[in-house]
Amino acid sequence: MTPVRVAVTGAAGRISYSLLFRIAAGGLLGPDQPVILQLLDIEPMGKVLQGISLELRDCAFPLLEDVVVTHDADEAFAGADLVFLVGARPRGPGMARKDLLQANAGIFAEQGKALNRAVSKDARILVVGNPVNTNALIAIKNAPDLDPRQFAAMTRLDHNRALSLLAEKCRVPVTDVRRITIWGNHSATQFPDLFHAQVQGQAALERVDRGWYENEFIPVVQHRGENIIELEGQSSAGSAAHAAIEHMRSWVFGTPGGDWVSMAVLSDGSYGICEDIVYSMPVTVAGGAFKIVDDLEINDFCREKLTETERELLQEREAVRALL
Ligand code: NAX
Repeated sequence: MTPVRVAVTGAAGRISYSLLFRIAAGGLLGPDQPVILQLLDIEPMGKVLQGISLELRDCAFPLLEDVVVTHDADEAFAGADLVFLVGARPRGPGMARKDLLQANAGIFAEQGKALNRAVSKDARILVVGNPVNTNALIAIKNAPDLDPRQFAAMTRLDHNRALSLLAEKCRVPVTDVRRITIWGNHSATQFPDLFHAQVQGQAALERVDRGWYENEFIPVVQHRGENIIELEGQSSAGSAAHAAIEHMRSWVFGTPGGDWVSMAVLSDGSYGICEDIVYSMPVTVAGGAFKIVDDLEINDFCREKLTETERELLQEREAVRALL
């Protein structure tokens, strides 16, 4: 079988360390699909990348046909079918959000150009590195020959957090919960929406107290990332890698009947959200392409939340305007 080329940036980082071995073991594309890993990191991480490449070979994975390690984005993206853009500059001490945006904007502009030159023409590209939504927008704008629908930014971790929390509250298995949505930015303004969610086929908000939803559930999901940093001293890596795998699996294999997932995609004006920002929406996937779920009722409570996170994304867009 022809191997699938999977490119991963930030390959020497923590999320990638949880991601790469699962991809090589068949956790992404199944037990019959060979893969070639094409790993990118910056030059100073060259030795670490070499070590990871040796470790991957030391596993003797039957599905792993080759491992390429490089600090050249064109080489990493050459012919890639699936791309995980994990690499990003972390927020340093005293660094304002605006400075982080600028530092990463430059990286994603360059990588957008390299993707445009190098990837397979029907590649799917998932942005994981923060700030994800705006990084994805920059990459899209710098890759004019690719379809913007080939890009998505990851809010699947937020989605999974919401799913797990609701299931726990209702004391049901996660498989009994459906139609969770994360709207907007992968930040504390995101809106975890339970108005359309179902628990065992029943409206979720008939199963939980509205006060719990507004005063506990929403802030817990919005701030879970910070909570993990407080506890572990570093950001989520295992759960982020798992979410990245699940996002890509949904994109490749589709969503199960009647359910949807959250993906941050280029807004087409659905739900009155400003076009030309990358905004997390409920989507279904069939035949390798996503479709925004388009018939949900948005009440006043939801509208206010949708607008608040939209406003933040518009501000982020202004901050990187020069690169779009
Ligand atoms: P690490 O700091 O462990 O790894 C990042 C790696 O990226 C490093 O090896 C670094 O050298 C590399 N890198 C930096 N600039 C690069 C460039 N120009 N090209 C290629 N590689 C480059 O971070 P890690 O914990 O792996 O997190 C990676 C990113 O994911 C961060 O931006 C982080 O904020 C983000 N996250 C996103 C989440 C999401 O839900 N979307 C959740 C987890 C995480 O916070």
